[in-house]
Amino acid sequence: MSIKIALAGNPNCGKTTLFNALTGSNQFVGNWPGVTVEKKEGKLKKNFGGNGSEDVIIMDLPGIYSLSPYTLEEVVARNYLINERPDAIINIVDGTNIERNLYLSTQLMELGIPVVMAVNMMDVVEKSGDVIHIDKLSKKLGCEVVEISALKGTGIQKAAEKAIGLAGKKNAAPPVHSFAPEVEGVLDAIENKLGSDIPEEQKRFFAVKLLEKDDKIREQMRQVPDVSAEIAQIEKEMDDDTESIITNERYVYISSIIGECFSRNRKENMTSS
Ligand code: BGO
Repeated sequence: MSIKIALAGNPNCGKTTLFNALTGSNQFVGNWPGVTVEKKEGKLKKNFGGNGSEDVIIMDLPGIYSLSPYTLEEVVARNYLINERPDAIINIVDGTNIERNLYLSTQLMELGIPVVMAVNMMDVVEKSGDVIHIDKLSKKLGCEVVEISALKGTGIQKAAEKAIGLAGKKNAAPPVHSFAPEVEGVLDAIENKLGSDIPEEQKRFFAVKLLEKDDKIREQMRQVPDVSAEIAQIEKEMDDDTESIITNERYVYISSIIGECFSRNRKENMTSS
């Protein structure tokens, strides 16, 4: 038996640095099937956690900004997360650019896979005097949050241990974020139309993607429910395209997270302006 933990994050968030720190020389590098996107897998170093009787495999996913299928990297990462279902995800976010990084995080939380957020570059954040309120962030996101510096190696053992702990629990906590009531209404209706081939914990993710008119998701489904009435209803009610509605709602959620969980160093702002 082995535990699989996926590393997911934006390009340049420090994913490679973390992957190297966690796995050392225990790495296997290849390509994802059929595409020239690099696939990196490694075994977690023994001193970083696990009970010793099972291997902990770290899967380094391509750096991506969202789980929408716009780039090959996004398609590869998304297919892995939906089809292979790792036991847990470590979502690495660049703490110096947290607002932008949270867009992907809000989508990862909907996959029904346990997530630990590792806020990276904390050495830089601390130097700047900015403060990320980790406890509040954890509450707002509904997941464990750990401060790390992949470069200096701080916090990374804790992040790995938390991910291993969650992997044992298998089922993720349900997402804490709700869209606007009208959107939640149609998402419920779509979830109820999904067949039993979609596991319960993945239903929300598939419902959101169907609402967004995501053709690549439709192609992957054995039974595709007709959701045109739900789409028409919400587009009429909110006078916008469903993809924009979902994107805008994510940004509203992210703004509220930043407002509550991030304090910028005022002195730094005053001297630099
Ligand atoms: C260069 N702290 C700091 N200060 N830097 C970090 C940390 C951290 O915790 N983690 C990563 N970095 P990748 P992706 C670089 O390469 O792991 C740095 O894309 C440079 N290179 O060292 O590659 C890391 O895999 C010249 O920086 O990210 C790297 O996610 C000058 O963040 C960069 C300065 O990390 C991206 C930095 C020639």
